[in-house]
Amino acid sequence: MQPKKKNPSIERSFVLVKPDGVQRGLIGEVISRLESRGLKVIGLKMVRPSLEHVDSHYPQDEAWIERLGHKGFTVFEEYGIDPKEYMGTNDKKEAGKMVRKWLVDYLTEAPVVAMVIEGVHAIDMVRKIAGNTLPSKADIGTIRGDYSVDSPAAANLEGRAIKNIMHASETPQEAEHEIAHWFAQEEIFEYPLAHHAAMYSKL
Ligand code: DAT
Ligand code: MG
Repeated sequence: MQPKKKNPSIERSFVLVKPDGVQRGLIGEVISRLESRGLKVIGLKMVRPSLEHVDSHYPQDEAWIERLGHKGFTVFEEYGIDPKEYMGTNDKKEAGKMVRKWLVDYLTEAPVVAMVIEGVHAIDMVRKIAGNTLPSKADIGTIRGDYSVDSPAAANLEGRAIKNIMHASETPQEAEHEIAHWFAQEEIFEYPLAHHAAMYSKL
């Protein structure tokens, strides 16, 4: 008999309830929204990460850092705010570096809840449930859209990262790195979910 093929639609994603989510009592809400979509929690723990741990959680490459700066600048432009006056720079890379530092500080402020989530197209599905990075742009019905309203225009003047309740992997490469970074092999569990048979298996 041929060995059973791995279903390519079944992915694993890494999710973090960030300090603001934990402090606002939204751990259950985040888990519940993932579970009610049919996604499976296969790893779960509360951690108080070190600066070094969070620093190596986020990408270090220049393109990613520049994108962080760019996300803020798009909002500044939309609302007629001059980034130079506001953040002291017009340079996306320089702004991105500042944001990355604020982000690392923010994630070490309080405990976070780390999860491994498995399911059909889990990486895209979790991000859809989370909503836009910038809460002021996130659609109603998403976690960020329903529970937050932060914006770079509010955050960057105060020298802080945007508080957007949760992190979710963006790509399979990010998911692989993040799961290995936060979870040991024996902290991840395989088990069947009863309702998957009715949701998307051949009965
Ligand atoms: P996401 O969390 O949606 O994957 P990201 O990876 O681009 O977004 O950025 C990581 C986090 O950094 C994001 O959740 C919120 C914060 N952030 C992004 N751009 C920011 C900015 N211009 N100012 C402050 N915080 C920002
Ligand atoms: Mg990201």
